[in-house]
Amino acid sequence: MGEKKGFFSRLVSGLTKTRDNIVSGMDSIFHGFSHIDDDFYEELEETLIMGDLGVHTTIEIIEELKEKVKEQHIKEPIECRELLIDSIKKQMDVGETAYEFENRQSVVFVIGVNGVGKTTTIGKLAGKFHAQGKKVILGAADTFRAAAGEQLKEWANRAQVEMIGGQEGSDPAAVVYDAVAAAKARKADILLCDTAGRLHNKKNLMEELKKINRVIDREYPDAYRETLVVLDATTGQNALAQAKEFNEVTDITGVVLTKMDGTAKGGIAVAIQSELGIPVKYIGVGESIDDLQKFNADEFVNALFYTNDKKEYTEDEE
Ligand SMILES: Nc1nc2c(ncn2[C@@H]2O[C@H](COP(=O)(O)OP(=O)(O)OP(=O)(O)O)[C@@H](O)[C@H]2O)c(=O)[nH]1
Ligand SMILES: [Mg+2]
Repeated sequence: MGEKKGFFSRLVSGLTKTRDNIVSGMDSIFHGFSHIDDDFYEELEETLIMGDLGVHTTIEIIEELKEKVKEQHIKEPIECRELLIDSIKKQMDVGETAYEFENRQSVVFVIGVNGVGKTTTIGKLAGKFHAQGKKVILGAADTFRAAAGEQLKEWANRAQVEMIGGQEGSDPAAVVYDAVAAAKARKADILLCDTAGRLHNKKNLMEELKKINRVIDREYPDAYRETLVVLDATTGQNALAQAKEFNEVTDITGVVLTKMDGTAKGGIAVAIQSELGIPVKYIGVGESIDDLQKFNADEFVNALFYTNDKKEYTEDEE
């Protein structure tokens, strides 16, 4: 697997556009203002909102900055940089980021609207777990289109794992049933289930997920459950809205933010984490099998802000 390049350096190159969008704007404010005044705060606020950090999050960050500036009698705008970075990190902290499912016998559901990158993400996860020596099975519970199963099959081959599928139009819960049976028979570590992308009919989706959950409750009660919602980072605030909607339908345990390689909207990671309290667990940084990285809020913020001072971090290899 191509994990030779560290997480941090991958992140730095993947976040160029986000950095240009948020950080350059912020830095020109820090350098352009000679005093800390209302205009200064307003411009900062605007930059953060434009950078997709979300209104709620931005307001909290700015409030906290104002307090610190008062407390610490700060006069120079540039001194706010460090304080702001700390506030953003604090906003993103949702406690211990859970990757427990990776090390347990688990069933992972991957949900999300059309085209966000669900199937691709499953392929990447399968490749990663297989490379770690885990036994992985894919369940092609997206039976909506025949092509969906074929696409997942290609990923299964690439990742060298087994896939269980069904006929086009067949009941996704039946596919899950078969996939669970296979996972038990092969003593699999992780069963990754693809699903059809749709949210337009919330009630149907809810019913379908309930039915699938019942199958797992009955057939595989000891399995650890993980439900990952995949969001396309390029859609910015829409991604946040989708996360909210899916969260109403089911218990989401994590977010995968894809297409971080080509977007200026990576700031949405901050908004998701702080506004919904759902941890972003992985980010997709390209279309190939090794283009998936574990997400770490601290490293993410560092990668955004400290491009010229790498002493600040430790290269993190899994
Ligand atoms: N650049 C980039 N492209 C990605 C990433 N993840 C997925 N894609 C691309 O996004 C497109 C859609 O990916 P799929 O995995 O088919 O998305 P999906 O959610 O399964 O789509 P449906 O099954 O149609 O709902 C493909 O062209 C992928 O190659 C990523 O992290 N970066
Ligand atoms: Mg798909």
